[in-house]
Amino acid sequence: MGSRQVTAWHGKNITVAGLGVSGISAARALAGLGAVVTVVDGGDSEGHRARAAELEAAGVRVRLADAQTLPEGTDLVVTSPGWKPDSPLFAAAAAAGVDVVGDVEIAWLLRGPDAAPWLAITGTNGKTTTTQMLASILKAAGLRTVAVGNIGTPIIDVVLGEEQYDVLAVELSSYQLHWAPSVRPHSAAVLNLAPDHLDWHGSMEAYAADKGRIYEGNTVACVYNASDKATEDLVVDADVEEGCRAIGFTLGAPGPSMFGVVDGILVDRAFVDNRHKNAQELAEVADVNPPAPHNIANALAAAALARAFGVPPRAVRDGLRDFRPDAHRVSHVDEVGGVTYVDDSKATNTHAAEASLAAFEPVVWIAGGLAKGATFDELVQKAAKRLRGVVLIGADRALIAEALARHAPQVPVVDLGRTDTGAMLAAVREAARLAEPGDTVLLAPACASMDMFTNYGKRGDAFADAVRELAAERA
Ligand code: UMA
Repeated sequence: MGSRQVTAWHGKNITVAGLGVSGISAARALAGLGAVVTVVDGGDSEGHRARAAELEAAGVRVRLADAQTLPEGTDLVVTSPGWKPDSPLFAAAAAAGVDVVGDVEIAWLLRGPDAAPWLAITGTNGKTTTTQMLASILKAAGLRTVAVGNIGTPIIDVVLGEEQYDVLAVELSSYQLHWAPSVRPHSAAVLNLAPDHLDWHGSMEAYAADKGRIYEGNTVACVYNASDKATEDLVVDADVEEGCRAIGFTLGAPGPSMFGVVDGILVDRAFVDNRHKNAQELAEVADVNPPAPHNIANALAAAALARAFGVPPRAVRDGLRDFRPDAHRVSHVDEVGGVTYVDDSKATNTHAAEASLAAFEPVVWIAGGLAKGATFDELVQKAAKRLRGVVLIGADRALIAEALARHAPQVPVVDLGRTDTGAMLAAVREAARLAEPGDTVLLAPACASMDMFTNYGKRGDAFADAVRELAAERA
């Protein structure tokens, strides 16, 4: 544990909110440092009870089926990211004068003096892919690194783990940033900013402000999207270390202090000698996998962060070539009867769905799920001309149906009226009926999955299974 402030935690009464991935990690770590830890969770499922039993065996108290009352004597609340700021537990904490922070804040506070710096990434879309690309580039440069944070590996586990790292590639969600006031990344990127999670944050302004926190205290580079002014505004508002530079990325030719694309080559005009005259070639567009526009933007952002950390150009190219995208991100499933089936279950908001709908024409769109406070008018307006038909599933499908009625009344819409897991097969069958040879059937729900599935991965798997079943029926 080195010279970490172990004593600061010993005997402290800490309430951890949430018995999920981050809550379990925080509870174990803090109990290991001698804190008296109580985990509270509103759930009481079989899974919750099994996880509770494991933690109890490690000396942690667990209280299920009550997410509201603050355990007596609490000195600090450590929350999981999913808990909304207006949760009654936090009102109780405020009334008792008790601070609330997130697991990412704890990870930051637990770093030792020689801890690996953080290269941090947020944005409405593309952050997981960009974080993975960044880790791949850093590895290609021979650096010891790992992708952590919202991507699924709790950052406390890595900060306290045995393994030594030179640098961390950290994906941070707006939720995590909200609860992490002390975090000061070496460099950070906000990839884009579009309405999402408004039910959690309360407003677009609050959402943007939480995203913008990622730039606070950056020492080398604040990376922004030159075609998304909102991200640049966040850099302007940030309080950074002296000498820290604003670095833009663009799909066009870059100006000085920017990354961009010239004649099919990704170039750096920021970390080069005499940036007013020179540009450094990094990689070819064809090295980006897949070379779709939004993904080239992701690659440029990852390259900018890596170059800010001093990575040589060749490692950028090698790292991008080595990178393999995840499943459920615009992934080709199969072709059945001349119709292509594409899984973009990861499109959990309108911005992501817009990007994937723009890539196909004509398209039969399978959409719906939990809207998280979003509206669909703009998305439907933009996609209307490409739509052969739409199949709707999930809890908030009426919101999409209404937007379609307003802006695309000519497009046939099948509202399955279902929220059960089995609805995916019916959706794929209906989509197949609407599609003509040469069309694409695209699962890009523009909504979260939890009304019907455990997560977006399971939703994508259900889609792929349904397509296989359709292929078998047609064989
Ligand atoms: N719970 C309550 N009351 C509440 C909210 C939740 O009791 O008001 C309980 C639930 O019963 C559950 C637990 O809290 O037992 C879940 O906590 P959580 O929702 O914060 O989820 P974790 O399992 O801790 O996972 C979190 C991130 N989840 C969210 O931000 C919603 C994971 O990101 C992340 O990978 C993980 O920490 C490790 O850092 C997922 C995500 O969907 C992938 N992120 C959003 C996104 O990418 O859009 C932000």
